[in-house]
Amino acid sequence: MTQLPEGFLWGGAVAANQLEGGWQEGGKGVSIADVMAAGGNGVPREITAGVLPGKNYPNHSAIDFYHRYDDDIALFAELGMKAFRTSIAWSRIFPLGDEDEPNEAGLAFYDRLFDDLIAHGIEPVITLSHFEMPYHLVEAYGGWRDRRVIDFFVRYATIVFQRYAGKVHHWMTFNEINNQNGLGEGGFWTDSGVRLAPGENPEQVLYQVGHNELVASAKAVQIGHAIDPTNQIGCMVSYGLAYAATSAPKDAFKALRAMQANFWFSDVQSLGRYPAWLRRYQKQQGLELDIRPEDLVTLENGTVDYVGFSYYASGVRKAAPDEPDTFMARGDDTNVENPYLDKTDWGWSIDPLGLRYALNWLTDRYHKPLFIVENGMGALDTVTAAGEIHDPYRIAYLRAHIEELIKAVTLDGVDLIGYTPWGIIDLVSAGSGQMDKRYGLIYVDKNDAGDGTLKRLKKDSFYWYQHVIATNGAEL
Ligand code: P53
Repeated sequence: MTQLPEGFLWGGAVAANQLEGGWQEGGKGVSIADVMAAGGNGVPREITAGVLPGKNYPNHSAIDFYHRYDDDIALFAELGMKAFRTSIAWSRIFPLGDEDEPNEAGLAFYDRLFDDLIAHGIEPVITLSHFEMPYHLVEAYGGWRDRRVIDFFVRYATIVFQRYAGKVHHWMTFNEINNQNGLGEGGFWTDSGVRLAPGENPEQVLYQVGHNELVASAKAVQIGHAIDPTNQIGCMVSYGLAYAATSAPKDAFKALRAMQANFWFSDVQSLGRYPAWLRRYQKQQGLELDIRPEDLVTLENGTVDYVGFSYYASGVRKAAPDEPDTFMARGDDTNVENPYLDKTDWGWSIDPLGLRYALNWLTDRYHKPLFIVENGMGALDTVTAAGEIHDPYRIAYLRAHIEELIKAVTLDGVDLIGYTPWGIIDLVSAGSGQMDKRYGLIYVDKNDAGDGTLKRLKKDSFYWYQHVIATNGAEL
């Protein structure tokens, strides 16, 4: 086989909170993305205690997809997209999160959206929780710290599985569930609605929150299968590739530990059990975790059908001279420069072969179909006087990564469902809250200050990707 299979899901990816806007439309409640102010390149976003006057919250209006989805979907269809990965904003369905009954206007919005996609021959690929949850669940329950949130999530998942049965076939539970390994404020917040209190042990919180989410994910998988046995329900993990800085065994072991630490969430979701090293580590650290025997059964019975992952860049690990025997390596504190790789303007390494590495590695580890649900580069774009956007850097990045994914399928035998590059249309950056950090093949006229007409323009990369899809990857 020298070509990708027919039916390969070429597409594009976004997340509800980063493009919809309409943060109070249709009865939507405040989500944790609505209390994140804009940051900048290298400037972290401020998380405020509720929505405060005088702050710039870019997700509130985003690119107004809530009102413009019909025109945008026409563009996606023109591009030839077979799949559109987005998420459901939990707070449109349950504005507070702990209600008994869902919000019909929110459910109806996604009916219209999914019907429109399907009418254009585009399959919706849906994440249940992409960096958002109702803000009320943070205030009243402390986010995913509290086991009751498992039940609220399960109620939400059940409602949407029922409502969109037959319309949606590919689902994911939590976006980049392993992102919170960073132990940083931002990572905790976006994944779990948790900010550490002063003096709180981050590992205690991480492993409890992670466990609660994993139980919720496994329950959702079981319910999704019961409602529609044809549902394909995946996990979604950020592929944190760690190379060893040198051939010193210590560096190799450090890199191995970094990989183990990055993939324990998807280990549980794909294999149905915790890795041995982690339970041992948790005990050694004396953490008191509420992990019940029945939870372990749930995890075993709720394994995913496929592994969805994001891939942007690779990292490098170097052991410290006094590295502890645990070699624990969550977060990027030990990341060192890779002299062999170029970087984007935001300092992310560009490593296409790393994508083939990821596809092989995940196949060997999980023996499941894979789905590349995010890939791309954030860059500054300029619009010419003629209204054109020449983005050869983006084309080069995507071409090089597609070349490697094709090799992984045709030479290495990887079972790959599809490829949905991130931010197919310019949207609000999750990390910085910026608009000018652009991933899109479709330009949106709006800048970091929030100014612009919101007009959509096709970049050069749009026409290039259109041809890639039309030839099923034969011509890059
Ligand atoms: P932005 C950090 C590292 C890798 C991926 O990121 C990440 C993040 C979070 O910032 O997030 C994923 O917008 C995420 C998307 C996000 C995209 O990557 O910071 O799933 O929501 O927008 C790109 O450049």
